[in-house]
Amino acid sequence: MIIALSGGVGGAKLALGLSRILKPEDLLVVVNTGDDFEHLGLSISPDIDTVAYTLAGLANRELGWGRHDETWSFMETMEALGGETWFRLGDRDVALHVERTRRLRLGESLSAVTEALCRKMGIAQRILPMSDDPVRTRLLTDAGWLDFQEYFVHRRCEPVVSKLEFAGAAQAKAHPDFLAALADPRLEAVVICPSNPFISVEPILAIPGVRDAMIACAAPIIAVSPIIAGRAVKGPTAKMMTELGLDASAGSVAARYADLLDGYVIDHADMSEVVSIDARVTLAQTLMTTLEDREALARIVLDAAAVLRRRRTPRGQRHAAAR
Ligand code: FO1
Repeated sequence: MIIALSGGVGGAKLALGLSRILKPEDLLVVVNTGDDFEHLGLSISPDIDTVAYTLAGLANRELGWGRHDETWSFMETMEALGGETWFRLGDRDVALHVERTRRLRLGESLSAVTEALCRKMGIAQRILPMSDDPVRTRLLTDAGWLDFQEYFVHRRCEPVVSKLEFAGAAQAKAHPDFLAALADPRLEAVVICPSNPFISVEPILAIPGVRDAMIACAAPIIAVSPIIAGRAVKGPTAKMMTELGLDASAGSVAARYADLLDGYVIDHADMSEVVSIDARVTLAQTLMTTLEDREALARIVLDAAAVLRRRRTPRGQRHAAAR
């Protein structure tokens, strides 16, 4: 069994690759919910939907979010009525948000609603929110504190970021099935997908008990760098790293994950970084353009995890040995 920690477009791409080479019951995708927000009276969970649409074969490959079979009458009418249209909601996509909002208002948990909707979309894998409690990523910028989607979509990631907070994380409970999977003896690897570490992965790690459960996990933890040759494949990762005073490099992301990593997959372009990375490094083509790329990278990640399992030194001891 494999756990994949995912957020954003990069996460969904690798989750798809993993879904193509693993039996459905052997892949658990744990998703960031820090991007979630209430908009137009709807509860919207973009990272859940990006992974769900991707695994359902419904995703808009060009945009990286929403559906490929979309029409936009709802947005056109909102425009005509003077409503908010900066966050683009396609007609079919709206149905998902309306149905999720209805069920949440009835008191169903986010994970129960997600499970039901994924079944209706024919998704065989389990997509699990990191928590059923609200966690909201907010960013302190030169335009003040901004909610995530205000920063990411409305202001197109232009504000300069100096700090992030994950409102609610300290009070949130990690989903029990996530913690149970981390402790499951059948677990073979935890894959940190090539998502933005700050906005997609750290909200998950910020939930009390998650980091400790990962450190205690018997299976290797292996991340894929979201940075190739100093640039993010998509989104504000490199810009954010620079603004936060970090080197926008594959090595710098590995350092961010610090004591969590047993393995790290970087692109051939970043070979020079190998010496600075305190984990077992695998070089690969990490840019995923085609479906074959997604599957190939997934296979490389799982093979690297298999090697790490054979050479198992518990994370803490490895660091101690290395010092
Ligand atoms: N991202 C955009 O850049 N512009 C949009 O208009 C937009 C709409 C949207 C609607 C539904 C949804 O699930 C995601 C959407 N996203 C949009 C992506 C969203 O901002 C995600 O948070 C990012 O993909 C980062 O994870």
